[in-house]
Amino acid sequence: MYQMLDPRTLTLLVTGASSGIGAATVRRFAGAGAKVVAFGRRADRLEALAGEFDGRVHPVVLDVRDWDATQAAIAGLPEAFASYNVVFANAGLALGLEASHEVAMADWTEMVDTNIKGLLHTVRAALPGMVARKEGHVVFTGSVAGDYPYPGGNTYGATKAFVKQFSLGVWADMAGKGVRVTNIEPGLTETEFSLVRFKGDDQRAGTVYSGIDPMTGEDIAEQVFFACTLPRHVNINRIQAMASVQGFTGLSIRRG
Ligand code: NDP
Ligand code: 8X3
Repeated sequence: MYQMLDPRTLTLLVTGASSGIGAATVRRFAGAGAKVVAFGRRADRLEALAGEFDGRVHPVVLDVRDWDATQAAIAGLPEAFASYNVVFANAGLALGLEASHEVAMADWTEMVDTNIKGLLHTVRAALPGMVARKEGHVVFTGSVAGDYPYPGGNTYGATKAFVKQFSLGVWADMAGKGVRVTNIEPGLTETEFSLVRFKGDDQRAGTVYSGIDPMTGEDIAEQVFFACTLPRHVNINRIQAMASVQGFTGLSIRRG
């Protein structure tokens, strides 16, 4: 019988835990007996999530764009959560679908600050502890948008291409140090992602998922759970998954 890791031996730091993929991942692991620190900006959401799990989920309000706050949040973890051995750097967002000559510069800046700089803050603050303990796992949420371009995906896709290459770079640094590195690259997943992308326009966000069967946060959480509970001599470099209804448009030629 193949021996998976006991999830009760895992303590996770999860960013973007207040919603979607992050919240589903907190529930998947905490439901299996792991301890989880749930980071996000919306305190009410985090507290409600923690309330489902009898002390195993510790909520921490954090904006990952703030380097000092990220360092302080991880350095100040309560003892029960301080020896974390998984970091899920998941917080991120897309803003808008405008073409590159029309987009608001502030949207591009916020995506870079969150998806790239916020992710770097999380990793840089969390990694030394795991390296010192010789046991850890960094899991990123990349995206199919980091592999395949689509109109209006310009900077969002580029931030996820950064995540893809950065995950390989961190793995190059970590190999042999007891710290695994995995990039999860989901396609279409129904969360608050489109509501955020379309700035609260729930009708427009709803049309993205209407009449189809997208993936859910739970589908992605299961992939994270699989990668993290494989025995420690196995490193999953990358998982790319798409909704079964999603496909590629291919290269195009515009004439005239
Ligand atoms: P949601 O909008 O449901 O969740 C995003 C999470 O990120 C929220 O918990 C939000 O919390 C958090 N977040 C955003 N900005 C910050 C910040 N500055 N500091 C701290 N937390 C922040 O979307 P998803 O669950 O879908 O998104 C999670 C990740 O998955 C993102 O990186 C996204 O790019 C990626 N992804 C999503 C796909 C999809 O189709 N849904 C597909 C591929 C990748 P709060 O607002 O409380 O801070
Ligand atoms: C989210 C997937 O295809 O909506 O990262 O950009 S997509």
